[in-house]
Amino acid sequence: MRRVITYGTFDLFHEGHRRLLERARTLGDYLVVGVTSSSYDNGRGKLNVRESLVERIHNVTQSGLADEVIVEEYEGQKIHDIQRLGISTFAIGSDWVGKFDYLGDYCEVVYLERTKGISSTGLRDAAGVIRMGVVGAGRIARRFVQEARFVSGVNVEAVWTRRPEGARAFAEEFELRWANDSYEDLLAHVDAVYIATPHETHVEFSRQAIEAGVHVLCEKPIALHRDELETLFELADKHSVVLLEALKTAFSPGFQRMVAIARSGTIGTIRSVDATFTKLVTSGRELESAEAGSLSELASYPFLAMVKLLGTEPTAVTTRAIMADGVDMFSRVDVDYPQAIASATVGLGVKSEGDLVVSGTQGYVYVPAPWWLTEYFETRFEDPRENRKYFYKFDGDGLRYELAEFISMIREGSAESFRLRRDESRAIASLMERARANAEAFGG
Ligand code: C2G
Repeated sequence: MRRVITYGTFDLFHEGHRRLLERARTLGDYLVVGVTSSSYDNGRGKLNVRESLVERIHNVTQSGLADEVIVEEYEGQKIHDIQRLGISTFAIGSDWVGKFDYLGDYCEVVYLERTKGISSTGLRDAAGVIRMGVVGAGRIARRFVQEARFVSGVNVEAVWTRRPEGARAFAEEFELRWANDSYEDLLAHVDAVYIATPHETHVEFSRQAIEAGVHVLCEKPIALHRDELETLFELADKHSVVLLEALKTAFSPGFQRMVAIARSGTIGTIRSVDATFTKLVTSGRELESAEAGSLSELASYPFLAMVKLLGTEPTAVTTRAIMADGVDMFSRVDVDYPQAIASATVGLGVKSEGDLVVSGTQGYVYVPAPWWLTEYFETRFEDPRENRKYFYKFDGDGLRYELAEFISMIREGSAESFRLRRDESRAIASLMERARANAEAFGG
């Protein structure tokens, strides 16, 4: 007898899952389905799983396609199961191509093409899978699609970018259902979009999506001017859609905890926040697009830290910047608050230590580079015996956290996330606007 095994979370059991099991079954005479336990899913960074293990097992059983259901509880279990159960074929969806080749030492490994396009009645169906489209097909868009498979309840189905051949290649590589000919066409096929295009296009793409009743997760900065962001928020309310700025650090568990600890009095009263973010680039969008520069590209992160730690109402902003061909290559922004001072150092043409220091009247928080991924930080005091180290798990490159938040906002119908409130996004946009105006004045 040929035994086949497959594994999955099988949350909100849908057409894609059913077809996968059907085809896996035809590879042998007996199908074993491993359903992931919640602790295993936590361990591998799968977010937003909505159904309990019992419900998910029930749905797999109800499909009538499994001869046996087991629970997947730990990393490395697959090798064990395959040997223990005398499995001849391991089958899994093609979103995992290559990832399970190591099982080839124990049995045959088959990747089955995943089902494109999940039938869903969309948002009106609370249990449905949210269909998402990607705008832009660059580096960040690629990472987004890869990360999206770790968020339950969302399926990336479509892509549109100015270059049709770029969209087609992207859709093929990631097995998306649509490579749309126009942005309007993309908007007609999805419930939500992720906008990952050059900064100067964000406002317009967001506006069009909102007006089409499509939820928007837009790369930071959504807007380089506070008023533009405000207008978009108002429009989102009018059309009852979610508009969220994809500022990944805000949604990462470690950063949230660092902010909570710093604000809870552990280091006394916060007197300064100093954050640095540099990236060495010599060509490309960061330097060449219409709104290029170290500020528009990188300052959102330090501004987020300031706003989270010191509030949304700074009293003054002063920028000094080294400009090249009208583009700020290296900038230092000093931000004053009534009882604190902060600085952001960002650079595209200079490399520096990317750390964050939050100084208080009793001690300080130190987050080493890369602080914006916040996997680790320390609270440090005059007496080093009081120092403490904090460690956090940070899976992938962080995009899954913002996506998970976005999806739960859509589900819950909430316009705002406490992880990045609207007034915080507005304050960041305002800092961006002032800092950039300042840099130009300084750089001449
Ligand atoms: N699937 C599919 N088509 C879809 C969606 C999912 O064929 N549109 C497949 C996946 O490729 C996978 C199975 O359905 O083979 C279960 O998918 P998930 O529940 O998302 O589970 P996953 O996170 O892929 O877990 O150990 C667990 C495994 O690594 C797979």
